[in-house]
Amino acid sequence: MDHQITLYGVDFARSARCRWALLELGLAFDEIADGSLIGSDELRAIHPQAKVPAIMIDGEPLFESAAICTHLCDLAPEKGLIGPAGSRERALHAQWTSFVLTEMEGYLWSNVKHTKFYPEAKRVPEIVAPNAKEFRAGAKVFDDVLGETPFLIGGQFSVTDIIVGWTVNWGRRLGHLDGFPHLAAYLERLFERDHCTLNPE
Ligand SMILES: N[C@@H](CCC(=O)N[C@@H](CS)C(=O)NCC(=O)O)C(=O)O
Repeated sequence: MDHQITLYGVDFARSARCRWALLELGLAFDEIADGSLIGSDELRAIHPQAKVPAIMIDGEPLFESAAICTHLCDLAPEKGLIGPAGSRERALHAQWTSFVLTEMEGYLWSNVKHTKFYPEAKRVPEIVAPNAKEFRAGAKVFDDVLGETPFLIGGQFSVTDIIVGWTVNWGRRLGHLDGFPHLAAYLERLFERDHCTLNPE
């Protein structure tokens, strides 16, 4: 079945996860790549905080990059990017997605806010080093796992790698991946994929 899909995003932002999933799935979509929409009433009609990514699928809004990617893969199960509900693979997808967002990505986002996003008066510099330590504790878990397998679910590339890979690459870009050779090799594998949307800088 064909779907009418419009993604609201900005190049390498978390919307890149959704773009990558759409490309891997071969689903047709339009993209509104306009950073000036962040915070606007137009975007707030789709995302209550007017952030990206947000997506319209067949006239229905959805936000949160991991939720969007998961749902897109459910729309095209024959592409094999996600296990079916109730499967061990699906449980592991939920596990790694929750882990990377709560135990790692939140700390990076906090650091970006407290080093450049917030006005100086609102920044709490003391939080930056402990946040980095928390991120690295999560990265160690993935480094150990990815020393044993090329990708997170059953040794095959899946949407879980799209979601986790984005966070790991953000950690690399912020200088937090020293001493994790398996994560460095994992990112190289992800960058080799034709549809990879991760920021190479
Ligand atoms: N947890 C959300 C994060 C969304 C988010 O913070 N997006 C950023 C761009 S990557 C944004 O729109 N920031 C604008 C702001 O925080 O005002 C997701 O994964 O979709």
